[in-house]
Amino acid sequence: MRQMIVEVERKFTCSGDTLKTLEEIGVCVGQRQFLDQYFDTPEFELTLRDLWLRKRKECWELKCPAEMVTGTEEPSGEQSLCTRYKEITNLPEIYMKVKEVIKEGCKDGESGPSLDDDSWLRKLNLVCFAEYTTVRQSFTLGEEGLQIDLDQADFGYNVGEIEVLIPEGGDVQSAQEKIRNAAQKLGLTGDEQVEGKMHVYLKRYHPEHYAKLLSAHIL
Ligand code: V4E
Repeated sequence: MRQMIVEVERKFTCSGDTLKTLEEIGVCVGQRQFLDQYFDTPEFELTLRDLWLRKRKECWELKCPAEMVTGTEEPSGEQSLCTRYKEITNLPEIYMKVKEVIKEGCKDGESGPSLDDDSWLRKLNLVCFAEYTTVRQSFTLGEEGLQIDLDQADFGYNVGEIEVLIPEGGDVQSAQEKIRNAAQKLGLTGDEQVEGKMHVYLKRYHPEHYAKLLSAHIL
């Protein structure tokens, strides 16, 4: 299996002051716009396991929680601020993982369905449950491997993210240290949990499912 990437990230609310600091000390490395479409079974079997299957700009991605290795737990409070998700981007691997989890779509024989088009979604009973467009402005702070994204979602929600990508099994603590330093430079003193775009989207458009995810401690 190919090397997996783990995304360590902390979300933040971008106030006018934070934006001013970011424009002063950061370098804008681009602005782009993309449509995200998230898929699950009608019973939400993936997201209730904290698995997030999405299509962005014709590329598929499955975000899965990165396993905790004993002894790498953060000091208290830190854990809730930084999230860690493994990103699978190879479509045959995504298909195998999703199929294994929902244990369906097994009638396609040894080789599995063609993945050249999106018909495999129907075989696994997957439907789109969330769709939104994001305008993203990205910055760096000169810290290697660290990126800051300011996202504006089309349903009226803005959120910032400080993120570091590391190889699976890589140094999570040093990634968190980089994120802590960047947060400090931006003057982010608050340690409150900031809601992501999906969090707000589900609360607004799928309140029943949102409630289930909250009780399952996924959100
Ligand atoms: C992993 C996850 C979800 C999927 C969306 O992930 P996110 O990183 O928020 O989206 P986005 O658009 O910024 O993707 P990127 O371009 O960075 O790859 S929806 C919910 N989760 C889990 C989750 C969580 N439990 N808590 C927090 C703070 N974030 C995400």
